[in-house]
Amino acid sequence: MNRIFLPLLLALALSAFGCGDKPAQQADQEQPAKAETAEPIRLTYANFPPPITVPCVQMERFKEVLEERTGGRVQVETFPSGSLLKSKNMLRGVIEGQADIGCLSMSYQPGVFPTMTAVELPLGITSSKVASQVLFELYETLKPAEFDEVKVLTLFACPPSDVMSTAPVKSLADLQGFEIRASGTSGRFIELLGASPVAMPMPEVPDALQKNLVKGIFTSLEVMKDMKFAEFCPYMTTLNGPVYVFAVVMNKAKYDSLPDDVKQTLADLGPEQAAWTGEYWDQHVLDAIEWSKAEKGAELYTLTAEEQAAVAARTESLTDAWKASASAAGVDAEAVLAKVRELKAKYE
Ligand code: DTR
Repeated sequence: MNRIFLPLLLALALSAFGCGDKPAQQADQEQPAKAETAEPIRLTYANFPPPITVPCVQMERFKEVLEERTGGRVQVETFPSGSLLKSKNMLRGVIEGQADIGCLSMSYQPGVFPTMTAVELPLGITSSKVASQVLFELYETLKPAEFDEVKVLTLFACPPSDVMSTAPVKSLADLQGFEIRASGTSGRFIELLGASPVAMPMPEVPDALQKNLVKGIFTSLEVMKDMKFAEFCPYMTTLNGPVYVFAVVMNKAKYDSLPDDVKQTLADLGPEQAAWTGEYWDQHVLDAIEWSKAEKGAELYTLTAEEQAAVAARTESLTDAWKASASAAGVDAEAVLAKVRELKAKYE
């Protein structure tokens, strides 16, 4: 009798204390559940220019930091060069969930971002770092309706625009009728100086330059190296023009589905990433200028003090034009401008 009842009693006692071997079927059912909780949160991140350019360098840095700070629980797959979404459908694509995260240039879509484009006005912002910090804090303070359909993760701006050209632009006289690629506020800025702006996203510029559709480009000078413009645009002219403004946005439903600690990591990363990108970009422009001169024999011209004063005077009207269009879009333009000026004074 003992031979039959003792093992049975032992088994019953062990299972009552929960320390016996689990039935094989139950153990099998639990294993997939464990694997599920260990599965990382996967996010896609779309960007429009080539991988070597600053908007994509900041994307890779954002990915690395987010993955590291979440201990690998978040994994980001990056898509540069418009391989998932191109510049003009970036915002719509993120709203519709074709990408979880997207990097967009607000300057490419005049009128769509009536508040944030105030940072592009010629108000004397001198660097990408200042512009990026102003942009980020402006957004955080005002939370303008133009981004209501997405979650904004970070914002940044390129350094003030200068000219790169196939023929020397040594003075304002050389700019007259000069066909030059420039979009948004930068386009209107250079037009007021007598040039003929042609708008197009950055990825289309190499082709346009090679086909002689434009004779130069008005943007931050690091593309002399990154986009190899020094090869066919060896002349640079400092104009200290407008910055172009960018936003990194996330699909709202995807963001809402994230755990609270990941949301907090993103909130902390936003302003830090803006400052990091600005600082990196400013330094990268200086490096690219030196590289273009040393490696490609490029030349850098600066305007005389009188011409610089003339540039400021001739482009002043941009601020009134922005006020009119922002007000027409329902924005309190005076309040936005006052805030931009206050933030500029804080960060410059
Ligand atoms: N100036 C804007 C922004 C910009 C500057 N460098 C790059 C490189 C790649 C994409 C955009 C930009 C522009 O020219 O588009």
